Amino acid sequence: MSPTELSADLLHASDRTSLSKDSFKRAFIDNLFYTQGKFLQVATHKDYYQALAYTVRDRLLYRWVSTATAYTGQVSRTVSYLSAEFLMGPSLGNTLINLGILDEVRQAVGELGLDLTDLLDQEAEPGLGNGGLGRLAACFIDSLATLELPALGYGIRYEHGIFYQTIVDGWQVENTDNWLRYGNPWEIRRPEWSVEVKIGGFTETYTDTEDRHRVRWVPAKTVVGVPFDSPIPGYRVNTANTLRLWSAEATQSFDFEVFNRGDYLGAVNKKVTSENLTKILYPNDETPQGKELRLEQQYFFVACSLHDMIRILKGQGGSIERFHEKFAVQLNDTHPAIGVAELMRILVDDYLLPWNDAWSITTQTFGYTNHTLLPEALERWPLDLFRRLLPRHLELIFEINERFLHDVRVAFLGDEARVRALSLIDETGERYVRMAHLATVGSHAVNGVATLHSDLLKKDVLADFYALSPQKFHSITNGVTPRRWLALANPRLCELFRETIGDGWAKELDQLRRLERHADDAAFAERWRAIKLDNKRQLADLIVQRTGIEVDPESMFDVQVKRIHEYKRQHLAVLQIIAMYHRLKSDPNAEVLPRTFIFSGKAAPGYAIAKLMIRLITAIGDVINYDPEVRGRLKVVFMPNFSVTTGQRIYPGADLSEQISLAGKEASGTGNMKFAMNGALTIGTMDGANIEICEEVGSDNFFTFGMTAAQVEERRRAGYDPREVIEANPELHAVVELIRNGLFSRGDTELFKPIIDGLLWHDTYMLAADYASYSDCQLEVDRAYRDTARWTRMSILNVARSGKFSSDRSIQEYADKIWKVTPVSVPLL
Ligand code: GLG
Repeated sequence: MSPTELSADLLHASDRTSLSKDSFKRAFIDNLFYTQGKFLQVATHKDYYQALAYTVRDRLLYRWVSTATAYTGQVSRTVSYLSAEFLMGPSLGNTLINLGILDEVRQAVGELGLDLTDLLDQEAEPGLGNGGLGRLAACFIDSLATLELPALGYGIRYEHGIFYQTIVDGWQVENTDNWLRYGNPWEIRRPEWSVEVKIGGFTETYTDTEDRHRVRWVPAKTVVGVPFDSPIPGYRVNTANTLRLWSAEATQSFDFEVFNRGDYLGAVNKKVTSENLTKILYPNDETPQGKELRLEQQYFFVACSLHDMIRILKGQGGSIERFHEKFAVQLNDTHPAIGVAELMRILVDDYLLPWNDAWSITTQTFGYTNHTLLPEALERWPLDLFRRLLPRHLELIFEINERFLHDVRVAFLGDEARVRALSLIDETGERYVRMAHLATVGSHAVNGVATLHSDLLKKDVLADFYALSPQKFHSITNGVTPRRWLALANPRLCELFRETIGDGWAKELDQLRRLERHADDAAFAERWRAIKLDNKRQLADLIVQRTGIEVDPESMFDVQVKRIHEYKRQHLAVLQIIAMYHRLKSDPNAEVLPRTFIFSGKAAPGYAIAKLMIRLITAIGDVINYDPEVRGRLKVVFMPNFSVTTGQRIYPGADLSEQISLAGKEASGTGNMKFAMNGALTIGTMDGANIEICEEVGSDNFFTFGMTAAQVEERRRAGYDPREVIEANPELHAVVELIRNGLFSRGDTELFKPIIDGLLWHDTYMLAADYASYSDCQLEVDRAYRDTARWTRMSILNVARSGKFSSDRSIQEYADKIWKVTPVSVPLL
């Protein structure tokens, strides 16, 4: 018997994967005692949660160890998904779903007098991401495991995730997130795999033993990266992959030399500075700040991850020349793009490989996913800052650039404008490193996240790269995991699925098509409506609990939840709400369908206009919700602290999904997909993945409005004057005047002036141009909603046709087109 077999054998069978209720209860009570030091009678809800989490984790460990063992023994290619953000959401519920033990565990804890839902609510959410990009990474690693693909997620273990948002006097207030306060039962610290990372300093040349000129990097400091591993179980498979997040620690707890000189604080200081590196997630979505610490964070986790991969490769007896055969490394946006230069440094400086060999390995290793077209979101680093932190990498980037630009000159003879446009260095003013260019040049594959977005990348942001190497470019439309966003979030609807079409949909979402047959079945439709109403009741409870606002579950729930950003145009929805209110006030008999408008989302702390947009939403709520004349007809709610957890409660209760970005601005969107699969109908522009959702569900079952991306361009070229448009539209004009004159600010005409002036003078996101079309479309929505049978049918068809938007489909495409990886099935030890 081998040592692994022996230790596996020593475990009691029920401790591995299977679950007898009694042994589970015993294990739970044991954990409560041994990890929390409490008896059942005196423990708090937090203790119960912790004990339960450990008990469930223990069941998972066996799969995890079996998976690691299976991977060690084979050579097939492994995906490394590099992402500065993983917005995982709580683990317990998802683990129960994926292991297929939710009902059993609910029963077991029930028999101990506990309520599983209560315990699930105790888990602090790891908010290690800003929004769509970070949540996409989380959906992707769920799908990787479910498809039994060997994969590692690599990221940063921020001590403080995205801030906790409260609303005080209508304004967003940011509070520090402290997700680790009660400990994290889902992670295991692995100090034995720590990595030392060098930072700063200078480079020098030397002559090696074979008389060749070499470069050596003499760093100013080193930081230790310690990995924390969490298991990522696939859905009903043995595979449990690993999410490995790096935490920064000081090389020594403190500097003894300084300490001995009597400077205790100075000595500790060095330790504190090193550990600051992974203290906090930058809270900006789509607008990175060129902060030194951020570049340090990026380099830190990328360097740790590449060194970890080399350790794994070596452990399997592989040679460095085969690195790209062992690993497919995906760059989730440009945040990990420094990996291109780091791998080159390792290959050229540490392993002394010839440049061309190193470059070939590097480009075969990396793939790059772009997530945005917004110019302000493209990362660039001032050369000075870059040199200060990563002097050797900058030299390597210069060299990569020189060779690359040579190829460009050969490809486009005499076209120096093209050379400047493609250069990795922006020389138009202050000099910058363009990270998207580094990522594109250093990768064999570049992809956008929806068809329109990929087309615009080729036409616009990366057009010159496309002209140079069109074969590099791909499009892979985003997806979301149906395990979290349906099975966990919407149990009632899933019960109906189970009775009607079985359970297969959770793994093959296309099976939802079988619901189509029931779209005209009145009894089925009745149940469908009852489920939605139940979900809305629950959401209404949450709303009153979080905001004190009572809403009517019978009214239409019209929902816009996402980051607050001008391009997403929450303020377009606001204009339209005010118009409805105005209509009702002018004519109390006006046909306005009772609606509850629900907004939720965070604004970047430094993004003043976005914060003012929140203030505007709460302000119109303060007027409309308390106006007796419109009682029972309109309500406006701002739910604080949008997160994965709140999302899980909101999507299932939505009737209408607002996806109203200016066409050409939202790369894909993923909330749009979560709404559709939960039976909300979309009112949306032809932007991002909205286009594909509309294609799938059929334009009869989707409310489209606004200019297309092409029309937006045309309109801009023709010269766009928002004031002309506003003046020509009496409804819109009246709305603007109401805000301007202080109806929503107790007469204060200054408060919302920045929004109004923006609208009148620039209207960068063309709200005015799309207003009339939006407003008409909302009337169409009203009409459809009044016809209950029609609406229900549309809702059923939306769900039935949402199969494409499973992240399993996205990951299968990455596996086939970009990574060239195949599944490895994991036998349990
Ligand atoms: C981006 C985009 C979204 C996209 C998401 C995931 O803005 O449109 O759905 O990534 O690809 N920065 C983001 O959140």
